[in-house]
Amino acid sequence: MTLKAIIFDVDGTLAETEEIHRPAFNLAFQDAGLDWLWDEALYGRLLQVAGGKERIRHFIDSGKRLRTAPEDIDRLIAALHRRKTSLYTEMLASGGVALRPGVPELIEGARCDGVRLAIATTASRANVDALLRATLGENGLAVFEVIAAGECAPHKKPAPDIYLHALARLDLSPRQCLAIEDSENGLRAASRAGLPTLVTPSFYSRGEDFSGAARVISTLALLAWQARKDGSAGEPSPSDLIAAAKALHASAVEPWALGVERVACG
Ligand code: XBP
Ligand code: MG
Repeated sequence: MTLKAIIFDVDGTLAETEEIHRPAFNLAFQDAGLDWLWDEALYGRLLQVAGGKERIRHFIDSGKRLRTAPEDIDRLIAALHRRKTSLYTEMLASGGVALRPGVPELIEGARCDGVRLAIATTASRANVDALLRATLGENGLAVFEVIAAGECAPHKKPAPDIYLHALARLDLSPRQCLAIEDSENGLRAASRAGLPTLVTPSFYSRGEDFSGAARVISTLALLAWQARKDGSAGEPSPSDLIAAAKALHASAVEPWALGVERVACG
């Protein structure tokens, strides 16, 4: 089956963003007069819950004593998340964030080769746009034909909803696409939607269970190095990267064949 589209996850996959999300959460808590501090160890555990608002709610539900009345909790979460989003987007705009190795080359290779590009993320749309602008420039958003963000799906990863939504918008079957993810939750979401998935683990997801992935590799740049059979030297080019992604996709086994539970498309 020919590769028609690559669907990228965002946080941890396009860029190592969680260490920008985390300080933004902490500053938002501080601005609201809360003494909450999410250190690396705690944040690593909280990342099991996808989505910023869901993560704050989970933290509160896990036993935080609050002065806020129960009926005002939704409003508090929304306000904290709004502030966190504004801090996060400001941090991205101030520079210093880069795409992970091999990501720009694979994007360029796909564009030259006519392979369509999409995004499926549990992060909010404002945060996706800010990252694309900060790393790919003002036209960064136009690089992706479909941007499926957290607001587009009722259930976040590991539910398959966001991938099913992206597939419906692309009008493609899962087997015509390749998902690129960094986390176990992301891999489960893509696999349940029927997509073969390449995993590039990130700072927080190293050590997670990636069974069922088409390949696990530390960075996309290495994918092209591994595919080189002639031992030639030099940086992998965009055409090397897309050729390696196509070869991986062609050899990938259907997630269903690996025992992943089948989910109805719709
Ligand atoms: C990762 C996430 C995100 C961010 C927070 O998303 O779980 O929720 O940590 O983003 P993915 P928001 O790996 O699917 O890109 O605050 O915008 O929800
Ligand atoms: Mg991710």
